[in-house]
Amino acid sequence: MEKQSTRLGVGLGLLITAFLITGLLGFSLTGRGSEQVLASSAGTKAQVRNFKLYVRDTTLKMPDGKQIYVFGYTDDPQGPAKIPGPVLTVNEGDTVNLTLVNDKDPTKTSFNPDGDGHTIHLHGLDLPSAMDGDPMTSPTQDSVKEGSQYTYHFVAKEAGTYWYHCHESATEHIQMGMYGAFIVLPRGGDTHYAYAGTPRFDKSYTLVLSDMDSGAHQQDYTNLHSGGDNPNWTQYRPDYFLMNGHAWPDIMDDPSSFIQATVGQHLLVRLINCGYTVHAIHSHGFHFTVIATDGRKLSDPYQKDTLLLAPGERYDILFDLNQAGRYMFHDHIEQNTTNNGDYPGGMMTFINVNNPDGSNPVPMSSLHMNG
Ligand SMILES: [Cu+2]
Repeated sequence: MEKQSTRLGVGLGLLITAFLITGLLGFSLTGRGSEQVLASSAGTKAQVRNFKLYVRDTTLKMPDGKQIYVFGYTDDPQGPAKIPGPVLTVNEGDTVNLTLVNDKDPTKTSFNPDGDGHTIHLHGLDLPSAMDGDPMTSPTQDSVKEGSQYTYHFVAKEAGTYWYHCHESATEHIQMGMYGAFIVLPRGGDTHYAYAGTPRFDKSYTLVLSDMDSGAHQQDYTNLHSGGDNPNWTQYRPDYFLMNGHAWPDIMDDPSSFIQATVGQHLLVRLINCGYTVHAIHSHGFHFTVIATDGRKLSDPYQKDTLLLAPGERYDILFDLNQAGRYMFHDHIEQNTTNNGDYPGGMMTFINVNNPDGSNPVPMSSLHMNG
């Protein structure tokens, strides 16, 4: 927390003054407890936002029947891992307490009796080491082991599109599914703007892109449950390509990934590459305007129809949906539009733009869903 460290640096007198002011503003520096409204110096309302994430495993079923063992975060301790983890959304200025509860570590097996433990690294938030979720640089030099929990405590200082992932055995744990979107809305919480001063939009979608090597996942499961070698991650060869954890055509059953809008609307899409390979996202029907990347708005937005995302990168793009119809929106690295080699599949969705009466010049029944 930058304010806190600044205060510590300016001496005891100022420290006491700061605590007095803090007290007058009505919140504690630890900020624990239920959600409460804080008065920020800008006079707008900021909140304390509390989240709890657990780690679970599950099996992802691909459209071709392939079953992929995964582990990842969930906000439901009774449920399986969510791939990706839940979208965490806060407002700029909010104080965030994000607690990782490691009550049941899927990596703790008779072949790995201590379990690996896990962390939450907030990619792009530029936090101090103690809150950065990297066991190599954290003051405790350890991850959150089974039977313990840790609260990542910070102020969401800048609006933008970010993501979180585990940094324990990162190559393995991210690939196995430990990632999710972290969205900071601009101050004031108007959900129709991505940043202060960028154009208004009517609808928004967050697409978490990832890729999986099903053979490595199987080897990881075998290693954990029967012993044997760890996967050699330099031999990484992805065969499934996902948007929000789904491959085509299952993407079409996920309302958070299958884009539906009305002609004349403006659409924001947040693209987050949580995978290990680059993705070249291409839209039919529209050029889009790139308004921001990596949580920072651009001073000179530019238009594209194909956008290359390196691993870890995010882009915020705006569509002016000026024609009705149905349009492909997909990775143009064409082998990534397959499920283990079979087209169509993989990282592909639709932008459906209906007429105001709900009709569409391309009836769903006319689509050739099998390519
Ligand atoms: Cu982990």
